[in-house]
Amino acid sequence: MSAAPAGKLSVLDARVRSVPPGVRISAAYMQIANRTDQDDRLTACRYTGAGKVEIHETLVDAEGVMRMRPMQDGLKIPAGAGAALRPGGAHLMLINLNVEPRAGQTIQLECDFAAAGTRSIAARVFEGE
Ligand SMILES: [Cu+2]
Repeated sequence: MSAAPAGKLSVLDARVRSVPPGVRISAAYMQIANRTDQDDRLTACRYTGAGKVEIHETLVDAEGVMRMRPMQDGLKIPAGAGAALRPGGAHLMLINLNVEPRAGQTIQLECDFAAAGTRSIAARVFEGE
């Protein structure tokens, strides 16, 4: 009996948008590459500097207005491919921030994947797009 090839799930280019003083919400983005032969799922993330972190998707409603809503089942990360968290698409919402992320800083997120387990992710804080 031979073991399945050991592929990897990796997180690249994790980044968080800086916010002005007093703003208590921000968004985080990243690329997730799934080089395993098993679909995975991002189910939850945490950040010690925020009250909670939600996984959001962006939709256009019947009036043509862009809206975000929590993805209750998390984000699928297909085997042999991956998924992108990006502006205008799926993203992480950092809610009830205790401190505003400032450009140049790096913050530590913790994310749970159904198959790959919990990962600690360093996200750089950026300004603008
Ligand atoms: Cu959002």
